[in-house]
Amino acid sequence: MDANDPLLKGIEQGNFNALARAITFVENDIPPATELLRTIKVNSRVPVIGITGPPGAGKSTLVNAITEEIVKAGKKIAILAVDPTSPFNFGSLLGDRIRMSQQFNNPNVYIRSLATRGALGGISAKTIEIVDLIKAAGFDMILVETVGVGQSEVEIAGLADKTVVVLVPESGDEIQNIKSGLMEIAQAFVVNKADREGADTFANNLKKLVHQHHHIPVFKTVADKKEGIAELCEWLLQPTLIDNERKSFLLEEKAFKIIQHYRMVGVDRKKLHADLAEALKSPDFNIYRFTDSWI
Ligand SMILES: Nc1nc2c(ncn2[C@@H]2O[C@H](COP(=O)(O)OP(=O)(O)OP(=O)(O)O)[C@@H](O)[C@H]2O)c(=O)[nH]1
Ligand SMILES: [Mg+2]
Repeated sequence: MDANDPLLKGIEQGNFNALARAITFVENDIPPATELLRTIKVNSRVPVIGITGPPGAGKSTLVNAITEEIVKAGKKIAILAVDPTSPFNFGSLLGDRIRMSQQFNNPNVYIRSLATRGALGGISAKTIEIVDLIKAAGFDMILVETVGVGQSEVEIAGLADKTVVVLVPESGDEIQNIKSGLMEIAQAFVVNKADREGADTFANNLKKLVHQHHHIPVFKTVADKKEGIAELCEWLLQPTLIDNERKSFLLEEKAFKIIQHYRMVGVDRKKLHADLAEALKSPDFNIYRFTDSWI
């Protein structure tokens, strides 16, 4: 791709329309997508913050509050709301839009929802590619919101420089869960809805738990009242010290996803369905022989 390509230039100049078009190309596998990704200058210094946690924990409200705070400091921010649970998320999309509406017309805020999911559920290769496009478009910070269900929490950790796990006082029952998986992926915990009963007890228990092994900060916020946000943002803006081990883990995760994505190209579910229906007519159908021609 020519370095003077208007779309490329537009992205590099931080033009939201150009960025939106490029993202749509990537989202739908439209030809300039791969060429674009091979040519853009991805700024690896733009911090990517993953915001994950159970449904309804207040992630979008928190993202909104963080955005307001960061924009106040004169910075440019991009928000990617990823719903890995369903390819049809118009409902939540709309909900997110309404909650984010305060930021919608801000020229320093770019918002995009993605309904893409990976082959195995969770974060898709496309999400990785789209984050890289955004990283080429002159932002100071990228926030990626994803609902924490199953694998997606672990996967966001492979995408983000800092992963923030949002919990609520009622998450007390999930403390075992936190012990088993979340500890490895979280760079910080947020106890949101700290206006609710049991918030202090829960936050203290969580602190005790995480401080046994790690130095992971625990923040308390009331996102819809913008409480505790300044402190959280101060931490978010601190440069991430990513050690080499984590850096190679992140790259390996990304490379794996991208390879997986391209290896699956041509595996069309509709064709699979039709071929299978045809193959099943044979009395000696064998799924291993059948899939041979697909592998
Ligand atoms: N009491 C209280 N309610 C809050 C707080 N933060 C968010 N909420 C409310 O919690 C509800 C869910 O908030 P969202 O921001 O949509 O939560 P979410 O985690 O993005 O939800 P999903 O994206 O659907 O998983 C909304 O009604 C918010 O107004 C808080 O700090 N305290
Ligand atoms: Mg949300």
